Amino acid sequence: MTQLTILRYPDPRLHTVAKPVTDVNQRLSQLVSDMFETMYEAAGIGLAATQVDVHERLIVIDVSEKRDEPMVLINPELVWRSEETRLGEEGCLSVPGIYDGVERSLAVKVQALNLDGQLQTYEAEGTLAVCIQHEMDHLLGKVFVEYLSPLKRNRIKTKLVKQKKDEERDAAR
Ligand code: K2U
Ligand code: ZN
Repeated sequence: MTQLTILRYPDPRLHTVAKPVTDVNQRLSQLVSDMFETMYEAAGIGLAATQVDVHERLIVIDVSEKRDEPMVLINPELVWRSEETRLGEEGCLSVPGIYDGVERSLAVKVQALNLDGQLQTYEAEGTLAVCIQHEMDHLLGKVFVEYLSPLKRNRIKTKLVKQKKDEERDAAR
């Protein structure tokens, strides 16, 4: 298993629109394993392939308390979302240290292939519903800070660019 590098905002590759997975094979299975290892290590509850610079429609999720209920969503499609929404605080493994409110549908219904290539239907609410919407945004090249005001977004961009430069300077010493 391999820990993958998570792209960090404002890396432009995070704005790539992912293409459908065409072949559920061993390569994909290895990528899924590596994505789960990366997500668990980062204490995340979801991870989109976009975030590890693989631009295919693939998401891994585990919202369980015991971190033992992995979900793989291949070519996910949102087939229904509730009109009722909720403003919830979000973070993102690609935007470290930043948390802010995002309005999401309270419940969603998603169809996706699993690693056996079988079509699954998921009816989700609460944290799982939010996570699915957050990850599906990633597959569309959208990062949650894009829901915030331009002022907030620019401050976050400036902060993370400086943080990256400081880390690179410290590493070069
Ligand atoms: O896409 C990601 O970066 C994973 C997100 C998924 C998520 C975001 C908002 C609401 C629900 C799920 C992270 O797992 S959120 C938790 C987090 C954030 C930063 C660092 C560690 C964990
Ligand atoms: Zn994210």
